[in-house]
Amino acid sequence: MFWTQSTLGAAHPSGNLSLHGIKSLQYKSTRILSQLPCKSSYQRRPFSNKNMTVELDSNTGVAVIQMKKPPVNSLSLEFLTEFAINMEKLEMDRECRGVVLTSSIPKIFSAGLDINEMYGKTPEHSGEFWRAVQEMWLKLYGSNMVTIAAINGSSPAGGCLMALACDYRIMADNPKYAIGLNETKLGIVAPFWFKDSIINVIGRRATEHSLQLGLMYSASDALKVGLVDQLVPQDKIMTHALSVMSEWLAIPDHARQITKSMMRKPTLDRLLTNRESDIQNFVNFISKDSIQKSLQLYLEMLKQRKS
Ligand code: CO8
Repeated sequence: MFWTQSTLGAAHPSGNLSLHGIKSLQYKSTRILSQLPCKSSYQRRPFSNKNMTVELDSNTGVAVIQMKKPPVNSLSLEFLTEFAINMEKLEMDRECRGVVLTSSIPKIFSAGLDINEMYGKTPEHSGEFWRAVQEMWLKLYGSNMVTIAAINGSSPAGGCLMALACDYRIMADNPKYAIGLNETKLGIVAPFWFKDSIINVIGRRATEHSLQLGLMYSASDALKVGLVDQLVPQDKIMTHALSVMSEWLAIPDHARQITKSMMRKPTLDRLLTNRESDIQNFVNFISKDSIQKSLQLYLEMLKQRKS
């Protein structure tokens, strides 16, 4: 075990990126030096939790997070908590400069939020769940590291959000895979920071179209609209992601990080400022009878589709 949960809990409360990126980096290295085990006892190895495997290559400084939660990598409270802890570990590791996020489940990147976490739950549970969703996004969108999504399968809703939070998106060129924020199709509404995330990638007009209709784009349409940056053959996706990563890592970290911070800080701050009201909105919205009914019908539809 490299870090305990209590050291992770002491992380910077306002997300990772700061407009004064250098200061934030200095802060990070001081903390790391005081917290790392001494070098001789510190061994590099992959660490595997229940829902994902994380492997850091200390030669390249690149970690690969491979989601592995059957059947569809749905983002449950447990998954989200584990993800945030792993991101925090990597963020605090001075040898880690980049993260590739991918899936080990065939044909699925992530099915998005676990609908079972939103159906038939108490307001307390819903609040805790939503805070974990926010935390996942804050960790990913606000990361100092280079983040690349290697989207090797379908990626609706929260799965698409994860990809949108990365710096670069590479998708497997397979006409069967789809990606998008399809919330309206479930009778629910993508929150403002989901909307901000997609606007920042594809622009306002395309977002309006995309969100109102809950569009799921094929891989080729996702490329056309700019939702993904590149399509590559499925079997080349990891090698390609690592090659793109090396291009990004050729840029001096401090310059890239400050630039990233300048671009992302206003979007991060909007959620940080409105975090509690966003949780309250979610709890109120999801507790409505009409929304619960929509989610129930959607879950039934998913099960029937299978049979
Ligand atoms: N949550 C929980 N269970 C799921 C989910 C999910 N998101 N998606 C699929 N499952 C379950 C299915 O019910 C099925 O369960 P079972 O085996 O018990 O019957 C199992 O996973 C396998 O599903 P499929 O047979 O459908 O698998 P396929 O490989 O055929 O298809 C897909 C995979 C494409 C991922 C398909 O399952 C799918 O489209 N799933 C729905 C995805 C979706 O709509 N996600 C949206 C979640 S909402 C969200 O992320 C953002 C919400 C923002 C909230 C805002 C409120 C204010």
